[in-house]
Amino acid sequence: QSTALEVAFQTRIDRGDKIEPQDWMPGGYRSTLLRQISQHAHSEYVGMLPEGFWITRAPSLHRKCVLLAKVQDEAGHAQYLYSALESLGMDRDVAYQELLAGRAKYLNIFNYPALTWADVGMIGWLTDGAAIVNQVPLSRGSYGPYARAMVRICQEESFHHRQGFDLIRVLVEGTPEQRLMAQQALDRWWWPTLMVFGPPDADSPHSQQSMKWGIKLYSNDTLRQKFIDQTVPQIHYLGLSVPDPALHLDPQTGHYQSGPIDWSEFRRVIMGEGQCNQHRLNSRRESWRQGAWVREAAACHAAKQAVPHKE
Ligand code: FAQ
Repeated sequence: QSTALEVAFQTRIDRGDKIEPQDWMPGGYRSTLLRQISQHAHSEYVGMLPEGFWITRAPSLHRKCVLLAKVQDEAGHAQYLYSALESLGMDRDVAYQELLAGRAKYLNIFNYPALTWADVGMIGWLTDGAAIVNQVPLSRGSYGPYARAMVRICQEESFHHRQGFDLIRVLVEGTPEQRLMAQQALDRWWWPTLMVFGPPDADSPHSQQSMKWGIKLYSNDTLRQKFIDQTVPQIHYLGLSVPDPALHLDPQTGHYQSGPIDWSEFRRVIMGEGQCNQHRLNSRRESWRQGAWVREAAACHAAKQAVPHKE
């Protein structure tokens, strides 16, 4: 039985109002946001690692500048999202310690290695492409601080997406070896990218309630299909092939029909047993340790500023 407050809250959601931090909200709404936004923030933060490795290995000064800017953008996205968490009463240090302790989730995709320069392009083209499909609707979600963070984030993600496509385009127009490198990277990244959208709707415990609250606007399968429909023609345009022998355009629906996704791999990766899970967490723990002196200096500076200044 819903209380009067809950009914009034749902009416605001259905009317399209934005919910702001000072507004009353059901406990479940707050905890769902904390779960999703922290997972999102950690994804941006851990997401810097696969590409970060390539900053010192980029093939030209131009590519290096682009990659450096992209990786810095991801750090900024994590900061906006940790701020959105703080607006719900969760301290960013608390959220961060959950990540370092291995208790928090972040996207499956960041537990795969970027083996060649072409993988950097695939991350931009496919992973950022998937992120845009997922996040543009989130920018119309019901919680104000999260939705507003998404507007800026999506603008930056579209630059990331284009630079990834451009990097792959240059490779496929290059030597046979470069074209092969692009195809092999596509083979590695295609399936994990389809998993980014989350489990199938029938196995997604949170989707229904999250959609009722306007935290998610579309189901996992709907967004996955949108990504497939928009990306397959781009793959064909570049003369690459999708590593899915069952993929075909269904003339009845006008949608590309994909072959079966290996959900056991997805579960393994998100439970900590992907190729790079341990490595990713250890890298973040090491950064936290190395940043200790910065945190101490900032705290010391803040304490000095708090003492009234004598003329
Ligand atoms: N990976 O019931 P649902 C970027 C978990 S990064 C890992 O469907 P929900 C920057 C889920 O948490 C993009 N875990 O859950 C970049 C839940 O576990 P729990 C960042 C996953 O929340 C690009 C369980 O499975 N974007 O842009 C995944 O309704 C390139 C049941 O699932 C976001 O993070 C997964 N893929 O829907 C940086 C999107 N999927 O909590 C560098 C924000 C599901 O019960 C390079 N998040 N799980 O233990 C969302 O939109 C949603 O949370 C979903 C999942 C769609 C991911």
